[in-house]
Amino acid sequence: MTVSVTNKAPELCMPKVMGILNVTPDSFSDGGQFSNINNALAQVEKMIEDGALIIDIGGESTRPGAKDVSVTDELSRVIPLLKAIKSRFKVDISIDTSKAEVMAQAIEQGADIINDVRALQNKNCLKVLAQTNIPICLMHMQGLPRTMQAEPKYDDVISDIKSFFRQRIIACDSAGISKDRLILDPGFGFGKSLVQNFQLLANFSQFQSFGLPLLAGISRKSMIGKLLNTEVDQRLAGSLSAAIIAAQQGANIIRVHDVKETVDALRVLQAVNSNNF
Ligand code: 7PM
Repeated sequence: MTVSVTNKAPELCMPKVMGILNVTPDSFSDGGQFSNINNALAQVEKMIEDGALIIDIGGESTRPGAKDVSVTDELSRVIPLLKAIKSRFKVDISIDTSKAEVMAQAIEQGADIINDVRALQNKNCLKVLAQTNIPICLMHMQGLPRTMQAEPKYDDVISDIKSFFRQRIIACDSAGISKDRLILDPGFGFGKSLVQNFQLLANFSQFQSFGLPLLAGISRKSMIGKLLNTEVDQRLAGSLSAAIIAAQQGANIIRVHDVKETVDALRVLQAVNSNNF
């Protein structure tokens, strides 16, 4: 798996679409693990057909207000699924986790990217990843999922997030994780007000200053729902618009639920930017 920054102008390369694999406890509460895995595999197959180049597997733990999940529960949710996908499909798998033990086992089972909403700040994460060579997405979050939306505060949301990235890049480097393995993500919806989320989107291109690949995850988030006053199943048009705005400002990976629609939208942008249709 490589996510590299080319010398092409960023808006000239088509971003990769990362499809979110839905593994909520609901999909685990009926029918036992076999049907759950089959259900997940069907979702993965569809996302690959629709043009996803990366599949992001994550549990429930990062939702605003969510309770912590135990290591055992997270491992039993993620590892069998990762094995099943890896044995059937040739697609890059990203594991959305903040736990060193889950990272280690996932990498052993062939995970291609670690996606950590806590940017490797939890115990042993830096150490585990220093012993490997796979790409890592460092996401910015203010506070913790349970309380992060209560009262997010910044001096300047862009500069504060940039200084967080600078610190985490240094922490990674000191631990033996080189900068060229890192992907940066400002973390839409993670400890940000509606206004701050839209400031981030409007200024997304500023994160290009690190010279690292950028990831944007806005799909169906409450910043779309609050703006449009729509429930989660009515946020597609808003999510596509946000994806295009991020892509036009240099996002290299777009993390989404609706893969086909996002790929179509990105192809329209790509046709215009590359003058090739
Ligand atoms: C409820 C609210 C459920 C929010 C799930 C979520 C990101 C991520 C998530 C992101 C990266 C979601 C989020 N969001 N990882 N994991 N970037 N790197 O919308 O924006 O799926 S969880």
